[in-house]
Amino acid sequence: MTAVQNPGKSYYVSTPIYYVNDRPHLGHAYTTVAGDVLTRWHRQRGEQVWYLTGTDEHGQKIMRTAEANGVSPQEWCDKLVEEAWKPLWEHLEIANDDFIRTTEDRHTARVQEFVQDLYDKGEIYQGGYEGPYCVGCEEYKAPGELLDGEGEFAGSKICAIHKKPVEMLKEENYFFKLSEYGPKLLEFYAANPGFIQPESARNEVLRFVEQGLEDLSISRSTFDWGVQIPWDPKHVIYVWVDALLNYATAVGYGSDQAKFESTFPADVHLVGKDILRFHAVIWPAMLMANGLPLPKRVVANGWLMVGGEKMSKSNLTGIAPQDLTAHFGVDAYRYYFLRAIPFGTDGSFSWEDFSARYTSELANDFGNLASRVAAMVGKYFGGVLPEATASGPAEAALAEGLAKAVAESDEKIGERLDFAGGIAAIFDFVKQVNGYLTEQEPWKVAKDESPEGQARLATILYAAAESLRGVAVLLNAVMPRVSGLLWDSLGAEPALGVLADQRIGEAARWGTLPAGVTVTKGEILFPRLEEKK
Ligand code: ME8
Repeated sequence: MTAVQNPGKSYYVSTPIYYVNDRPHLGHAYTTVAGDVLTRWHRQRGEQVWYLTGTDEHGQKIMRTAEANGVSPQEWCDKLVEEAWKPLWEHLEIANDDFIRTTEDRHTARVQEFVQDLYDKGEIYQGGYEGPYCVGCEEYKAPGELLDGEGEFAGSKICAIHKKPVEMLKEENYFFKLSEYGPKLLEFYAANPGFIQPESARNEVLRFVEQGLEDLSISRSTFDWGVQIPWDPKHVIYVWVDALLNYATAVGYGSDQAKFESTFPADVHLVGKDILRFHAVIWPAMLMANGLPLPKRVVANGWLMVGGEKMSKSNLTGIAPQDLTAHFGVDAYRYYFLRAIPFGTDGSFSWEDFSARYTSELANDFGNLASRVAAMVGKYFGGVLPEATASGPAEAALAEGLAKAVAESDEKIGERLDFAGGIAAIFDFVKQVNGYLTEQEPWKVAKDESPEGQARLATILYAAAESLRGVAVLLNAVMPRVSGLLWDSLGAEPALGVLADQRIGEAARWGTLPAGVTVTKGEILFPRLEEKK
């Protein structure tokens, strides 16, 4: 089913393209930061990576928001993208290679071609549909999926995700023969057990497809904010069909064959579990229908929750990502959500938990270690990293600890997208280095002025600095600015080059940081938190 992987192919990571009916919130940032960490990690493996994000700009939801704000949908999207979405990704140091907007010509023209091809192949037919539609989800719902409204919505059927009444729609549509793809999809899932992750998400999709699929309405005719159906311009293409195709159009589908072949399909589509079916059922079926290769993996993150409900634009903590970065800094922000919530499960945010982790893990365990080591190299060796001439079992244990941290974090972050587990492995090593200093007591060894005593002191400080070199390499994907500060404080760049070019596979090579580099105390990595306003 899938094409043979082109050996020059990039590792291709995508986020969902987000609706621009409002500003980004913590939930959007969660998925985008996760994708960024995965991207940076694979770049540090020495792979060519392509990281794509963007915005989903068509459909009724955006159209109504624009109307309510008295501007055209295009004006609304332009404003939100430029004033809210792109600046947040820049602020969070997201290293995406491209940003696709579904209103761009490079996208819309190709979407029309794709749909025309399906039509020409007999995969699309005309029909009619009547049923409940959730504008929040931009999706027709099966009656069984709806809940009974309460309070202000008593007597109405409401969407289980958005908790708002659905609308009854009746229109003439075009349909994609999705129902024919059920058996092929099941065969594909069986042959590719890692396609949908985590396991709970895979099971949910399997159960859904096993029940039998219905054909998919792929056009709307009661409004016009969308891409026109080429053979029948009274219809616009259903916003989800339009949106999913971004993963192809952004990497040259129909316009740049070389780029397309060296990038497509995605290695990882990161999605929230709310949109899993679109990515794990409809998207592969659309690709099968047009003879294109299928993605390698669809990985669903859990939900950030507020008061037991999924955090959404209408149900927010009232806290914007920038409120948290102003207090904790961008690096700690990137760290916190991935460390605190096992990827794939739901989790809640709390100031208290964030503050506690900031202080104990980042400021005390990690930041203090870095500043203590730099201070001691300054005090005892005038800031010049000494040579390790008296290494013994304690240093061998540290080298082994680093090798373990590298292997575990690479497997967990790079392969399994277990960010919490991978970060924990790196921080176990940080703890080990702290324990090593507590045991070795370099401040006491310093008092022994014999050549042996001084050789031990030099060895201990070298080992601690060399350990921090490894930590900087491993944490760079998660906390690029702070890791860069550490790299500078170790004086590593003149000898070893820029941090982002350090390879994960070589991070455990003990003795990489050369003696003689200039170690300086530099900026405090994690300053004490100000009192919260
Ligand atoms: O669904 N917790 O866009 P969207 C975790 N345009 N992640 C969350 C979250 C939460 N509380 N809230 C949002 C759309 N997300 C479509 C996608 S793709 C071809 C089209 C994240 O603006 C999560 O990744 O509603 C979720 O899937 C995505 O934002 C939905 O963003």
